[in-house]
Amino acid sequence: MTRIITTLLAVLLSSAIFAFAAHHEGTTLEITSNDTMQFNTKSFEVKAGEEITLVLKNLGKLPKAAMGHNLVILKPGSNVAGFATAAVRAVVNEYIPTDDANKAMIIAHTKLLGPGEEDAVTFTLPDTGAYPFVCSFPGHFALMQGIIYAK
Ligand SMILES: [Cu+2]
Repeated sequence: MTRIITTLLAVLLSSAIFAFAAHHEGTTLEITSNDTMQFNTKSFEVKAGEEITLVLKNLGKLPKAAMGHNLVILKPGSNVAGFATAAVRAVVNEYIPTDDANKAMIIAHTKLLGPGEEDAVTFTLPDTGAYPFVCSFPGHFALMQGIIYAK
């Protein structure tokens, strides 16, 4: 009898775990940034339409005001240099532009991170294509940019 109950519990437990896993379907990615103005990746692939959780970890030690980092994902075909230029003026909004044209390019973004900080952002890339990502801290986008390929 005890054995049957144990088996039943095991079956119930494994289906509960399965249900949990199914509910949290999607991909989690981790990207790091550092004091030499670099992300640890220039490009990666995801599935279009899949829920992505991206964790940005700032491994740097320099203060946020001097070497803050964020990660902003833009729509395919966005004017990355234009966006980064507008971002410089958005000091009070942690370098995320607030005007309609630039705001419309943003798919998702993390917070601006100081040393040792991290932030997670969840988003879906709706269509296949090449989605640029940048750090919008002034002067960083030239080195800190890359492409997410949604397949
Ligand atoms: Cu940066």
